Amino acid sequence: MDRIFSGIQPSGEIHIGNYVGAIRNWVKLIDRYDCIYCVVDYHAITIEYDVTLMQKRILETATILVACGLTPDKCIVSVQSHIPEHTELTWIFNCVTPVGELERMTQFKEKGRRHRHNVNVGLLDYPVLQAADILIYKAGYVPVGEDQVQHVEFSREVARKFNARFGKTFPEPQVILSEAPRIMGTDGSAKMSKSLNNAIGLLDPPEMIWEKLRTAATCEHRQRRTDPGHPEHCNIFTMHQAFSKPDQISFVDQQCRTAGIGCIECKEILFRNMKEELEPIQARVRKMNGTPGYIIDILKSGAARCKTIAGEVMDEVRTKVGIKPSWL
Ligand code: AQP
Repeated sequence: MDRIFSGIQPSGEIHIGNYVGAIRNWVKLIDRYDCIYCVVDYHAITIEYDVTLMQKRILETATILVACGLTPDKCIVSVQSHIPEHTELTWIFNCVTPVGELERMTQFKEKGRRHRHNVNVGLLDYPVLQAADILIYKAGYVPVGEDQVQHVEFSREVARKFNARFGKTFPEPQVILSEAPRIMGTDGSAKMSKSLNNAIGLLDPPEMIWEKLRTAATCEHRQRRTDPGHPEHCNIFTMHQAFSKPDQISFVDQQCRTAGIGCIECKEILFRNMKEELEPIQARVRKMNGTPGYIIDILKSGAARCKTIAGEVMDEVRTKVGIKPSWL
């Protein structure tokens, strides 16, 4: 089977944007591909973070992945820093990567602006680590959202550069683009993000989800109940597309355009559907939290399975670049 790699940062509470844009898509792929899904903690330390919360975030993220269906009988779930070959390969890739290419990356420019006081080398080198994450397993496919396409293209470029300099070693990974809509934050103005205070957490209790939905921004053209709305400009409608059934989506689309229902009614339908989908996941998370050894065992076995693959690839790389002594 072709191999897939994708990662998620433990940079905060996992939210419905991560779920719809990444995790739910990952689950669809586990029967058709040999999948490795990774909690990418080294990526998460490129911005300011709370050290005391990091282990909790890592375990919580891994638990959510498993609770969503990424179970160890179907795929590997691992933590990036448990497999040192990721960072070892990063160094080698650093040596075939022109600095100018990294400076041109959209995410670097955007995060550089957002974290002006902390534009560290890790932030610049992020795409190289990501290329190593993928290529250390010789993964051929990377399921991502639109915002990560540039980084996967960059990984292809790294593979090409390495292969040209040291001989054919790596595949050129292809994107599997998530068809899911990009969910905006409850403020309606920025992408829903762990690090912005605008997210609906996957583990938020129902009352909190409702409170966030109730007060969330809607189509700005609809100031009064009697104003017809424009679903294509409404983040609540985008969430309907992610959580509601086709007939309900058509219903709210038509009712919003004709002012047939108000925003609160529209949000209530969404809330019921969201709750129905999230409740079983939350129940599985609670169950796993009751036996902490369970997720730790999954991560230990994930690391062992990853190390077998990564160790072999790293050995090949060391030989190709000329740093493997004959006596080792
Ligand atoms: N709002 C979103 N809508 C749809 N998809 C989203 N993703 C993230 N936010 C949305 C997808 O989730 C995957 C994993 O994301 P990540 O953890 O690697 O980092 P991110 O995209 O930077 O996510 P956040 O929540 O915005 O984290 P912070 O605040 O730490 O930067 C990605 O495939 C992404 O497309």
